[in-house]
Amino acid sequence: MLFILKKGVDPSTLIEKIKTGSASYRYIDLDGRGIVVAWPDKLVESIDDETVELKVKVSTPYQLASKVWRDKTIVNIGDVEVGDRRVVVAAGPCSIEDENTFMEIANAVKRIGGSMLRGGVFKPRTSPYTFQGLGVEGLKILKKVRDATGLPIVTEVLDTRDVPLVMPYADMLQIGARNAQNFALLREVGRTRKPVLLKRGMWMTIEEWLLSAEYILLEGNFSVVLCERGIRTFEKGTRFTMDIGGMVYTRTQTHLPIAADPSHPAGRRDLVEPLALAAVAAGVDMLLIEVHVRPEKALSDSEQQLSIEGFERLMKKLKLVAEAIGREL
Ligand SMILES: [Mn+2]
Repeated sequence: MLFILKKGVDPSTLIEKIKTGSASYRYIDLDGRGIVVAWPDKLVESIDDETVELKVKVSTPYQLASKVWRDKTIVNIGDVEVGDRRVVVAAGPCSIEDENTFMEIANAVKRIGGSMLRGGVFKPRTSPYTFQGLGVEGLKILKKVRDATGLPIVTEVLDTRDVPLVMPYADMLQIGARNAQNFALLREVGRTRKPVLLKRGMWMTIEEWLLSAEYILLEGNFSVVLCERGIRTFEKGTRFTMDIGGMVYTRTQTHLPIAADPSHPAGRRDLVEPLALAAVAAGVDMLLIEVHVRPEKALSDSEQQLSIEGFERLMKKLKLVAEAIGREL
């Protein structure tokens, strides 16, 4: 149950009533407006207070993520707004390999019109014997390249212990597919006020994905972008199945912006462009694209990273699709 308070009121009388009824609650300050989420419903549904402007019984297990009480959230990452009319493109290599290569890629992304950079320094690899990322050394490269290009950077954080380490270097924290139900990590990034990109685990239903987002929101961090990156199905032709229908459905369930990563489900360079176009046509607010100056030499995901030329061609087509559905790139 959600209690949306009147602006500027003291929540203590409402909270006292909730506590008296032995219910659990969380108080969240959302841009100066108090929200109290309280559960279970049966203990709180009869509670009322003059400080409450709106009381909402949400029928889904996720409460704060639900569209029932809030139509739209815009996530600000520096000057970049995700969830508004403009479709945001974040591009860059799978992993940051060295400063010169990342700088070269970043300059190309900027010239072509990307508005954010992506790049991994802590890499969640299927095999422990493959490249694991540069770690702390990579964070310093992130900062140099961000300062040089002015583009905000999204990078993955793998472990709760790394959150304070990554905070000063990243503009947006990515929770990767494999950590999408790492509840300790979700809570940890929820305690920061840094924008979070939450990927969908390849095994997760949309309800489970939104419940993962709920862990972040419940800590008071409302800057969450959901990112579809492909789920596991019986199909082996593509690396994962990009769930277009799922993205469209998710939009009807939540106020949070939605992103798509067409690179990982494609698993093959030639499939990235059509999947990216389809995602924008389906209404996503943000794209994450893997781009490399020498994709064939990349230390991870070499098969699916676009060349600079490929990225440039894609951006031209994306612009047309965005305009066709009343948005811009
Ligand atoms: Mn990758």
